[in-house]
Amino acid sequence: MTRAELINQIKSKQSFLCVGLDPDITKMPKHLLKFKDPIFEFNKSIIDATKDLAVAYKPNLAFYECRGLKGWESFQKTIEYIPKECLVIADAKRGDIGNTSLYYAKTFFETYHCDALTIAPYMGSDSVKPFLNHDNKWAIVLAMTSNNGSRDFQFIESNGVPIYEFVVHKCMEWGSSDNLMFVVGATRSEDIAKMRKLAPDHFFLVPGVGAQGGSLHEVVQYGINKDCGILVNSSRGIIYADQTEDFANRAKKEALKIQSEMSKYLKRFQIF
Ligand code: OMP
Repeated sequence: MTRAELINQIKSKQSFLCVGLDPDITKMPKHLLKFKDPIFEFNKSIIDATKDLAVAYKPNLAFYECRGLKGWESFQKTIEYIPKECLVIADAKRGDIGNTSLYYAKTFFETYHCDALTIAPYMGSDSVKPFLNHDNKWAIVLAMTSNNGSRDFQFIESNGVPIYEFVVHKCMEWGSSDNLMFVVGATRSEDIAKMRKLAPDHFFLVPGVGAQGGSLHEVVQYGINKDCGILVNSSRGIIYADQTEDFANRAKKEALKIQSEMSKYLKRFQIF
């Protein structure tokens, strides 16, 4: 998906919501367990309920890989079911020596046709560059993450410059705002402003609203740019809003709540 296509979708849906598809068989409604592929049935209902409100879906591979081959099948069926206009982000946090990264890129971009993949940049240039050679595909590099442990490495300073800043500067030498995004945690609200200064034009994938307590208002206040420039992810806050047979309706209500706020922000900041 191109940047222009993504922006058009944000404009037409008045939304920059990414729904995280992190299906946990222990948390899903029991009536789904009778299906051959409960994970896919669950995702299918969530996608049907939210597809007019979300511009992106982000299946996190941990929730599929843990089930072995059948988990990979659920993943494939899920991404094939996501409407074509939506950005499909494989949240796999890959990155390895160049030759191996090349094959990770093949896996997610060519075999599974995902639009984007999350990347751990710790191994440097050869681990990231292979993800930037695919037309209309995106590398989404971890810069400033939402978890407590983000302080352990990302904020260590060298000559007064934190590591996350080195990551952003370096990656921007390798990719452009057409094929590179950064992960910025919603729980870091004021730090998002620092990220926006470093990368004024790049899209940010912002997880951490909902279950992790990040504020949509603050994410928008500090992170929005002239093209919107943010994709805000919520996983558990939407998909487990309810654990009864009514789960898809409740997921829709939660997504609608977020999308309505997003629509107001897009108008207030006169983005389009
Ligand atoms: P919820 O907390 O349930 O909304 O899920 C957040 C999702 O975003 C999970 O799939 C996480 O693995 C992912 N995530 C973070 O929570 N924090 C980050 O800094 C980065 C990610 C990610 O790369 O998506």
